[in-house]
Amino acid sequence: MLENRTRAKLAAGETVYGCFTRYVEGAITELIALAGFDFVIFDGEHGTLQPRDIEDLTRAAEVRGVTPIARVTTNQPQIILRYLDTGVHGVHVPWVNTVEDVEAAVQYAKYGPRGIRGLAGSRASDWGFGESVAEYTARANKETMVIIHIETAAAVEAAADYTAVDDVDVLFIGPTDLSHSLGHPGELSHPEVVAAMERVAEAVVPTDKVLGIYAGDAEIANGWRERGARYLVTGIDGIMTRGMQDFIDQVRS
Ligand code: 3PY
Ligand code: MG
Repeated sequence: MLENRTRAKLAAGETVYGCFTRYVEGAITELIALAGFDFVIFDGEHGTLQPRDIEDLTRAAEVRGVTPIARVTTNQPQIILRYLDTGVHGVHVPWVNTVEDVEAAVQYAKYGPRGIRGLAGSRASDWGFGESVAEYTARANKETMVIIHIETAAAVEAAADYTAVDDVDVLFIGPTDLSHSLGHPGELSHPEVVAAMERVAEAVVPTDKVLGIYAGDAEIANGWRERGARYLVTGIDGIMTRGMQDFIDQVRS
């Protein structure tokens, strides 16, 4: 497991930019890196990526110097363990709805004494080559980021409590699921959705947790950076579909 440069940038007060990909092709990971993103999120939730795929994609990320992160399917120890063993530098944990579940996610992602992550020789630990197991577990605990999604009405209510949980790096607004949870599916500009996101920002920005959010385009991302978010994420699908549509619209017009 290499140094987590995204974590280092956040610790230095910088803003970081990432991109979701759900595709098994390493070339897409390389493109995200070459474009200049700080991190790439391999999407195991909304996609077909398995830990086995993510292990290979992590190699591509390392070759190109972009921080590999995985979005896991669910907040369960056996699931989080399998994704982290690939060597990714952090996990996005979706659908976390109580402060107890936030604490549980941290414990699943961290080795003892902080957590209960299962320990074995894996790619994450260089299969035991190099440093001692004790050195590895301490380093992994330091470098592994925990990013908690806030994407339901219940999570918005609990957001202020989430900020008190140690070792959570980023509290991350998932606008699409949130809009759905609030009864306005896909209406990300609906006043109730905007008000809920604003409540999360008010709870998180003044604390030591980083506010993160998914932004469909650069204008939205820039707006959230002004509002204090420092972990800004977009997705390859939105960028690709818009680019394709623009092209075909222009050539056919
Ligand atoms: C959502 O918008 O629901 C997300 O999870 C974005 O990543
Ligand atoms: Mg979501």
